[in-house]
Parts: sequence; structure tokens; C-alpha cells
Amino acid sequence: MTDGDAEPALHEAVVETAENIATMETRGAATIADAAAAALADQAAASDAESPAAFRAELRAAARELHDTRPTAVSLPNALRFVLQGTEGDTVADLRSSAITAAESFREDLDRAQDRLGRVGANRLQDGDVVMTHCHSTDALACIEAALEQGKELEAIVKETRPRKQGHITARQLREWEVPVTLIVDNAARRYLDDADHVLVGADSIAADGSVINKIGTSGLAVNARDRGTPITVAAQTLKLHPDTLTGHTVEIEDRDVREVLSVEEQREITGDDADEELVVENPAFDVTPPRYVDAIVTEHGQFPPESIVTLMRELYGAGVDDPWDD
Ligand code: RUB
Repeated sequence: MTDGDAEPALHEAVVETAENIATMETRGAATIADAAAAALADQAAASDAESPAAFRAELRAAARELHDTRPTAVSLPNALRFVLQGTEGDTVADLRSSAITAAESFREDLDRAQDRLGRVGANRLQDGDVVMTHCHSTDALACIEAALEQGKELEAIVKETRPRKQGHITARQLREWEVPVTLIVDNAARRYLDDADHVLVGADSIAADGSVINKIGTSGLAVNARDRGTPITVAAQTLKLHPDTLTGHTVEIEDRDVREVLSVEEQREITGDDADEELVVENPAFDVTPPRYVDAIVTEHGQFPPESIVTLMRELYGAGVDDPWDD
């Protein structure tokens, strides 16, 4: 790591964490944020920068590497911003210790927020409720865990969640908690909504107008739930609020590798070739649920109707934010 013009060297923890996020080894908005903050702390701890400017450049480069992995979950830039803004001091030693402290306090806040949010979300669930889930969300599961701790008995209908089948992770967790689980394919959701008392999902980002950006399929589920009269709750700590949407920006939806949808072998079965450009396969990872289909957004600060989330967003982020990892 040098003070010169060369791009600062990245700690292996940063490179590995970025790779894990990009390949979804590490996934889910809160988990991604936690891993990114930990990687920045590793970078800070291992830095041998010889000047404060070199140290800051190094941390910014690490943040850029982590930032450029997945575009939709705002928890990632929010985590990076928190650590970079908490990195203060006039010496390398001060910068290093403040960066590590900021990362640690970010990670502790994240755990605390999830616990608090879980207790709020649990209050929306009644003893004997059947809860339908989509994808795998640690914020949503925190609500179920807290309800179980309150002594409520719950059952779950778990949507498989194509193409990556994160529903299996949810099912595994729920079975560990001894919650009876019915696993269904995504296409069966509308039919099984008749048996559900609640739909409970997480969020990757929440826009200023209360729109919820979450795993592809959430919006269709929400529309169907509204049609069936099943309440839909979004569990999302405030880390999921997308400050850029305060100033009119939209949330980028990640397009992932189409091979997650159709393998080369499967494609050959359709086209006899693995390079037929006239067969278009698309794989958007997230979608946008308009606020009118959501009953409540549950955060560590309490529950909000989606349309009023902008007030909380302004309180927490002011008029907007900048990106401190940019040079
Ligand atoms: C995960 C997903 C989750 C949110 C919230 O998508 O959409 O619902 O990230 O998760 P992917 P959490 O699997 O593509 O990362 O509540 O754990 O932050």
C-alpha cells in the first residue's frame, strides 16, 4: 500500500467479501451490510498507510470494491457511508481506530435494530397465525422469532423463490425453530393465500414514496394478497431506507446471469444450441411493490404506513447524502 498514485492495495478480506457478495455466497441486505462493514474494519486494521491521505484513499478504494458488487440493496452503501463518515482524526492511528470503532458500532446497531424490529413485527402476529414468506429475510424472520419467544404458535407457508430458492434457507431456519412449514412453488402462492393470515417479507430498499424493493415476485404476491384480503407486512430496519430516492433517484434493479434461470443444457433442449440470440432469457433479481399494496413497514422505530416512511427517512438522512467512496 503506497502513498503514490497507484490504486491502493486491497486487503484480502475485502476482495473475498466482495466476491462472496457478488456470487451470493453472502446474501440478503442486512447480511451484506454486516459483511461489508467487517471487511472495511479488516482493511483499516491491516493498513500500513504512511499518511492520513493514503489511509483515507485506501479505505475509499475498499469501499468502492464492496460497493460495486450488487446494486439494489441500499444497506450496502448505507453501511459503507456509516463507516467512512465515522473515520475521523489527524493521524493514521486515529483514523484506524475510529474506522474500526465505526464498523463495530454499525454491526452492533444492526443486531439491535433487528431485535427491536422483531419485537414490533411480532405484535402484528396472533397466536395460531399462518404466515406466508417469500425469499429469505433475516428481518422478517426476526419477527417470527420474537413471536415464538412471546409464546405464540405459528405455522408457515414458504415460497420456494425461483431461481435461487432462498425459500429453502427460510424453511431450514423455521424448522430449526420447530415451526411447521409448507413449502410451495411460487406459482402456488395465490391458491395458498386462502390458508394464510399474513404475508411477511423483507426489503432490499425502501423508496421515499413507500415503494418496497424486494426479491422478484414480491409485488405479484402483494397484489394477490390484497385481492385475497391477506395483510402484508414488510420487515425492514431503517438501514433499508434509500436516501437517494429523497432527491428523485430511482433504485437500480439488479439483472443477474441468465444461467440462474436456464442452464446451458436446458437451453440446448429448447434451441439445440447454447447461443441462440433469438431466445431471450431475463433474470431481474428484484421488483418494486407500490405502497398501496403494503399494510405496514415494520422498523426498529415502530411500524409505519408506507406512505409516511418519508418522514422517518428525512429525520435520519436529512435532505440527501453523498457517496464518500468517490474520489
Ligand atoms: C434477498 C432479499 C431479502 C432482502 C431482505 O435477496 O430479497 O428479502 O434482502 O433480507 P438476495 P434481510 O437473496 O438476492 O440477496 O432481511 O436479511 O436484510
